Amino acid sequence: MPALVLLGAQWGDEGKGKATDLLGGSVDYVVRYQGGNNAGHTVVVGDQKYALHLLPSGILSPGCTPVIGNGVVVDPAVLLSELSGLNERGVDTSKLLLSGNAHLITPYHTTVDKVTERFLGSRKIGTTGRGIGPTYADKINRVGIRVQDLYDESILTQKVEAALDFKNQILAKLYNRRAIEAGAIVEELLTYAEQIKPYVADTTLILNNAIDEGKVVLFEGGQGTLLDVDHGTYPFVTSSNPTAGGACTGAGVGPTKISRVIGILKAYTTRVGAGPFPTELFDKDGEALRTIGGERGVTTGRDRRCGWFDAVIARYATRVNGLTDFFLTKLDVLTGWEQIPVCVAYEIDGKRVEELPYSQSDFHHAKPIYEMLPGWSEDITKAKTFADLPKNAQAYVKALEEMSGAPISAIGVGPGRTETIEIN
Ligand code: 2SA
Ligand code: GDP
Ligand code: MG
Repeated sequence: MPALVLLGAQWGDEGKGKATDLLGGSVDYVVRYQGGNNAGHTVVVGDQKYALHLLPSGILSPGCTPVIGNGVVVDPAVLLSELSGLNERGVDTSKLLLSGNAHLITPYHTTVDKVTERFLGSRKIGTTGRGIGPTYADKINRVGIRVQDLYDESILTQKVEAALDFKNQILAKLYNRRAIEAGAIVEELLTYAEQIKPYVADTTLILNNAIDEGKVVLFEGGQGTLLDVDHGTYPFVTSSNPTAGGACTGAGVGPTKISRVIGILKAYTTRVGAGPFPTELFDKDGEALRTIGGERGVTTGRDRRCGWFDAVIARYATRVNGLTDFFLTKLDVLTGWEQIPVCVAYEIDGKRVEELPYSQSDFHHAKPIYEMLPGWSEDITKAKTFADLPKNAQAYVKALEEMSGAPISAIGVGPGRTETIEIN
């Protein structure tokens, strides 16, 4: 198993942090390949809870080398504060590797993110405000600043000036904001340069060599399949590719090297930010899922929107990611419902539709068609094997597996490392 990808099969927050940490003990490298500190990955080890935003969850596994790949956007101030926060808690972060090709989030990216959202008003995306979209936009517009630019002051200055030239005109003309000064930005960026330098590396070369030597490399996705800029609910998406192909471009590793793609799948559905969500609940069941599941944004603290499991989405995730298997998480949250509705298909303009429609207008109109599955009331948080689960919980898992198109190889029954059932 030289290289594997672990990614969100829904709209993020499926429990990728816990799953990565679970595998961390048996992998040599854990690599973030897209996104930035918009992510919030929770890992619970014993009585300690960690919320990781930019750093790969593998940083908590002593034998594992954490890597921030070229596809990630890096806010250097956040990177340094996340590292020092972990150091204060006794976590060794010295092995971190950071791609010199990763793009930097600067204060003007965060400003543009927040200002744009404000001006979009009711049409806003509901971003995390961390400057993610504007940084990727600059990358594609070829006016981005990369980690390696920190080590050539003259180049850095030219690039910051080029990036700000157009932005300042827009900020002044459209938003009536004062111009951002290039000199001040360069000065700030240079204060990070030396502190970050020990981590900067040719991560593509290191990862390919590692795979060739038979080392195990795990690519940890941020956000989720339906937030993918190409395959998600555009425009209500993030600005990167959390889907499996993103691991190749975001780390510089070819698809022939990847032999397993795990989709992390919540036993119900959540979404944070704006955009369509067919199974969303606005009643006491939605409130119960939010409360019992602790569904609150790890980065922004926003309440997550909650709804029933959507098998159409799970099937879509299997398809666009080529999933080999699923980890089903948070099954314990569903304990106590007499019956659990599961969306098996949509009704769109009076027709039954089994696959996710490519048309966003159709998706906005999709009404869930539910099948009712019998619930269970027994506490399942101590279950260690599949056989320990009540019969109805077993049947729920089996039904989801059947509908979703890939086998379920692990089941989460609580947030802790040990609260997991592995299925061989
Ligand atoms: P952005 O900031 O440009 O990436 O926002 C664009 C959309 O992507 C969503 N998004 C997320 N959705 C779920 N979880 C994320 N991480 C945090 C968490 C979110 C938080 O773990 O809870 O704390 O709010 C995440 N990051 C981005 C975002 O909500 C927009 O819909
Ligand atoms: P990520 O972004 O995919 O890593 O997920 P988040 O950390 O944003 O949200 C998942 C939340 O669910 C975290 O609070 C986890 O500690 C918690 N969690 C993960 N797996 C389970 C599980 O199986 N059961 C329960 N009850 N909580 C879980
Ligand atoms: Mg999260």
